Amino acid sequence: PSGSETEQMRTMMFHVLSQARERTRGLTESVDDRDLVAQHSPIMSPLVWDLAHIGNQEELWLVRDVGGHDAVRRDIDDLYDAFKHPRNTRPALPLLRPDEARSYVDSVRDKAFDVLGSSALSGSRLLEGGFAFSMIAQHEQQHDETMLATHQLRAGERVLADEPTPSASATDHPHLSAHERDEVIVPAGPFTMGTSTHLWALDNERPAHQVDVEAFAIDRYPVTNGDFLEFMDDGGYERAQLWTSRGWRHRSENSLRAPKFWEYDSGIGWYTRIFGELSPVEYDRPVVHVSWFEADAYARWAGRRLPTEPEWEKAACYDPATDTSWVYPWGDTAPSLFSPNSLCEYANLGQRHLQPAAVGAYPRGASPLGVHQMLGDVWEWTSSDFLPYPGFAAFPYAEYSEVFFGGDYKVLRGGSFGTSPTAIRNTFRNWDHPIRRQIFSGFRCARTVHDEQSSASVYSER
Ligand code: AVJ
Ligand code: FE
Repeated sequence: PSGSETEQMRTMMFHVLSQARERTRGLTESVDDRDLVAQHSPIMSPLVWDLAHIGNQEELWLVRDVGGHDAVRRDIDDLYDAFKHPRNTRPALPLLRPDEARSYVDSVRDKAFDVLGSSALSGSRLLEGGFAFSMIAQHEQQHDETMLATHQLRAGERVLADEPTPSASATDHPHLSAHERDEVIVPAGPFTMGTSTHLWALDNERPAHQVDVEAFAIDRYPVTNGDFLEFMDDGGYERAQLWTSRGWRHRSENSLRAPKFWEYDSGIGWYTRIFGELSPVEYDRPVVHVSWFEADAYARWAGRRLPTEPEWEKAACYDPATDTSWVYPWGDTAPSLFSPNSLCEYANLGQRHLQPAAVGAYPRGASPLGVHQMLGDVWEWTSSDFLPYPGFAAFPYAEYSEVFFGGDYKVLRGGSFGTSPTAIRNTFRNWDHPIRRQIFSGFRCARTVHDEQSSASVYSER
């Protein structure tokens, strides 16, 4: 790269690292020190662990590896190694105190910026295109979303700010019952899945490969609270035949009867707690905080199924007019390059809102095939296990993806209202245990269609 290209890359990396840090500060300075060191749920770390872990990863990769500098704190590597200490044991560790964690991440950041200022951002795979810096910015944003989930689990008043979500006009989304779904038919044929060229793509998104997909139909919008209530009212949680055997056992042992955070009151009906604020369940918003088992049972009740990972990605990225795969549903332009005000018309990302927006609220973010809200709002469960693509190579470390392949994980796609636009794209793969629902997880349904149903009408629907 030329000198000015390198300078531009440095400016970009400085910007995304600073943006991530601003968010981390908001999540760790809005509660007091007691809240920071407390464990709000046995499946989450204390917030102060996430904070110092963010700094420790940055120290390992940017200060020591890329910069070749001495350790800032070599003695704490073990404490912040996610593989050495399960989340429920972290509060008992001799962790850095909140003030120590803050000054630790600050001194690491100062050093990382020195490294950025003198790095050629080329010459090795780790440095090419600034990869190491974008990886660390994405890592921080991923932990910010995890901390956001911890905030949702925490008791007490709302401490995080948000803005009202945009609403959908009635013409964008006419109300339909769960049984007359608005769906998009995706014609059979191959598409390019994953990427070999996106500079920020993490190892599990690589390499690009052709996948031939049978014709299928996919919901134009995520499943809403209103849809999910129809399932509940129809005995969805009480009918074993709608669930996998493991799902039914999990539902029974944990007395599941509604999405996480929902409560019933005979006077007001179903309501939910959203970051400390009570709110009636709103019918036209995507359902959130459901496990894979609940999503799977709903789909079976609706006479449908969850989409596979290739189906989800094809519906998000495939442009039949050019036979290409786009980086985002709306095209190849990175949302971080839009001004914040124009990005918010494409997708509900970046913790601007603290909940999913109504379905139909982002017509400009629709994919070429006409599928809405594929990025943002809620992570979407797929039917697929987390497995490597053909030709996968772990990079730069096996503990990001490789050690999870073949485990008890289902893939989620598309990001949520709490996902940074810098840490999401059509190819991005997330994964979690099928019982998990503290994450911002929802879903949409799909079904296989036979060739005579997959007419050309789909192209005119956008
Ligand atoms: C990709 C979201 C599953 O948070 O467990 C953070 C990301 N990896 N630190 C997680 C991650 C290492 C990961 N997920
Ligand atoms: Fe991490």
